Amino acid sequence: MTSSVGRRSCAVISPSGIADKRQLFQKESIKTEKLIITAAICGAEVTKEQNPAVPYTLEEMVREAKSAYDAGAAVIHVHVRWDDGTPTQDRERFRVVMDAIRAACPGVILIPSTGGAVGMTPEERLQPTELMPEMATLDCGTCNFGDDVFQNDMPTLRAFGKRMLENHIKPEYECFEIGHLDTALTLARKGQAPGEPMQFNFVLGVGGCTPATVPNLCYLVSQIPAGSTWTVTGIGRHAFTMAAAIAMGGNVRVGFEDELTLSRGVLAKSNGELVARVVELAKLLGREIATPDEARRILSLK
Ligand code: KMH
Ligand code: ZN
Repeated sequence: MTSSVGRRSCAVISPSGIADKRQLFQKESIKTEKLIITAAICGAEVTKEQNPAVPYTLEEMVREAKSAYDAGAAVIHVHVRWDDGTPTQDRERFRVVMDAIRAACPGVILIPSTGGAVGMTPEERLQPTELMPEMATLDCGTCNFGDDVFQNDMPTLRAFGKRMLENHIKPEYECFEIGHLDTALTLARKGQAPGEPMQFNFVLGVGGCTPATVPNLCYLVSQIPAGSTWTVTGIGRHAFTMAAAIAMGGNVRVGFEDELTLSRGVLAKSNGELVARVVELAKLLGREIATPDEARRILSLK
């Protein structure tokens, strides 16, 4: 597969799960990768008042991670809370929670957050990278986040990229806005953050950011380097965009961080229920579900 970071040539949207330059609909070139499901089990913003199943404590985190894993999630995106629900980036809290999830979910891939919650300092946010996770999120720019502003200026991004290079952490490049993709590619091209093969998470539908529409998704996917992998997170009820991502060969993220209900007015009882719904959708669309080992290969993790 040809490298295009630096040359900025565009990938054709491919049903392979990995962007490449072959023509879409060329039957002989179709090789569908299995679907990687990520569960974002708690996030930093949602509360038990909104859904009593939102996990805060260690036991609740393990319960929710295991429900997602048992339902088919190969990856867990981890935020942590104190027992009263306050979001924290405390390194030791991450250590305890991630160790317990690994014990309950053998082989699972963990992607701790370096985004944390709005208002946290970059130093606070970077703490989980000291635990040498195989992956971590890298948020690619400042944006509105509901009524707040999620601050990610260039010096911050360079510091995060440097840390991930030093600690051999593969970033999941989180793009809330179309311009964030350009920033991620620039960081990689300049060697200021890990490069190919890159993994992108298009977080669409955050209030004030790029809406979760299929044309927006198609545009983003058309701009990523050959050999990249990508995931779509549809905040709220964006089943249409999720279905498009599955059909296009991308991967999906669901979970309480992004969605608290199964349908209008019906709270999900667990993250597992949200994952199970994606598994059903994937079955209808003909995609098999990746195990953690298969996901590790697809994501080029060692
Ligand atoms: N909680 C959001 C402000 C990430 O995990 O990297 C940021 C976030 C992104 O959730
Ligand atoms: Zn997150």
